[in-house]
Amino acid sequence: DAATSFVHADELRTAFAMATSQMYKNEVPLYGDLVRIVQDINQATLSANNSTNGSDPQGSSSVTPDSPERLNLERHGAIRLGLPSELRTVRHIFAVLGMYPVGYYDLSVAGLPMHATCFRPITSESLARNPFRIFTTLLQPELVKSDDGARDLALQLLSRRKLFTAELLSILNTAEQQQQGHLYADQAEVFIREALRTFSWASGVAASTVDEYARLRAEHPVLADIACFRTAHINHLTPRTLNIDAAQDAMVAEGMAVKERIEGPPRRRCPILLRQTSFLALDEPVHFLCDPSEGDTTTGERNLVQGSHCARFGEIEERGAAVTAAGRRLYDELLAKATAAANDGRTYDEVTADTFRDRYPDDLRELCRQQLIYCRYRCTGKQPTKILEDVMAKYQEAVICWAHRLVDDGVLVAEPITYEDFLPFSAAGIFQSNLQKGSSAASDPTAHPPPPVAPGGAQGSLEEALGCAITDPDTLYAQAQKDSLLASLLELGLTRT
Ligand code: OOG
Ligand code: NI
Repeated sequence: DAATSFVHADELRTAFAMATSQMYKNEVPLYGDLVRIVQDINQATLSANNSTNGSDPQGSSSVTPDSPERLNLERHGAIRLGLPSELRTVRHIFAVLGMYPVGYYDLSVAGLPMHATCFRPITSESLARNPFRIFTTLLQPELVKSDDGARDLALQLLSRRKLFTAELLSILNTAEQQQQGHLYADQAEVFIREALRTFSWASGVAASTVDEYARLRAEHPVLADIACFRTAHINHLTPRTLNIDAAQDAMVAEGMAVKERIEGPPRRRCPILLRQTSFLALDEPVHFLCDPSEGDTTTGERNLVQGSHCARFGEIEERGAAVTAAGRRLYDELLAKATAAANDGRTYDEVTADTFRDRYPDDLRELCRQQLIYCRYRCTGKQPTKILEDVMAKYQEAVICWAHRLVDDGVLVAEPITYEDFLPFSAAGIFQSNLQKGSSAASDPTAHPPPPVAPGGAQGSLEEALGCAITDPDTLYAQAQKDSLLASLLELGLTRT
């Protein structure tokens, strides 16, 4: 029975992401157009890749082609919150969806009185199923100038609003008491419905008067966007494109008012980080509250006044390789350099492209060799015997040392290899005893030392006589030891997961 079984957080996240996307399509139809454009371009890109057999032997395509299913689902969105208590509850909502806060973004560097984190899945498995992320910003009232009372007004408006329905809070409580915070199917349905209210546009009914809105907007537009509304409305949703340049052209061709330039690194053979663009925020009708002094005090109802608000938009993004700390330092350095040089008559894009061209390697092997990007390694099925042999030849002692740690841990056993050869003096003794059969003195070679002979050791002449080289027994034992180590190492780590 579906109602009595737990819903996996990954499944719930996908259902939530799809519901959110549907809601935003209804609220902002232009976002629906954006999704269609991106899906058409992704389809075309994937079939073009397939027909050229995808992988480039020179190693130029750096981003693993995600499964088309995941790609079609992939979205990020953004919300802006006013109070720490709101963020706390939002954290619980996203935990039920298998999304956890990752990364700190100080937005004051861009002149915004806010800081942010991103809620997203954190394991490779969950990311592979659906990487839905929500960029979540929290107002920092202490960064808002306070002389004109805008800050106090914002806090006063925020203290009045309730972002979460009682039903949602009750389900969150239930989830926390259930195994791993999971929900049953019937609870999951209510959870999604109620959580969507928190992030909806709520028909554009504001929580403030026009005057209050104007005062906050004059201080900072984002302050009005957060504090004058009753919901933490999603302000954009972003599908992922495999070709942002083509998608941007298609947006323009459809007549969308598009952001002037694509953010992030320049276009590259090996994409890194993230490139983003958007259609501009729409001016949307809003119903503001009437000033209480003008309202109908007999019924307690307040009339609404028509106004507008500009905040919601649609964004697209192309994702590339995650970079290491070194890769990020180089990116930040080149971006700062390009920004500083952008006034010399060339466009920002030209300067950025030039700045990156010679300085940021654009070859997969080089990016890996310089450890500028992170890679996920996996086996192809081919045995790395030759490479391991080389490594063992070069680092023999270290490998043996390591093997004995594995022995100490009981992972490997070490058995002595049987000596298959002979000892010269023993052999000589045996000779003696055989030559002087029956003599008791023959068992003691010191009693009758062998007669002195000229120093020998002419292996070469024996080999000459043999007509072939004589194998050194040592190489055979070393080989046997190495073979066994090789086989064990392959079995341990490289032939199994
Ligand atoms: C969040 C902006 C950040 C992105 O894609 O970088 C973001 C916001 O506007 O609230 O979503
Ligand atoms: Ni975004």
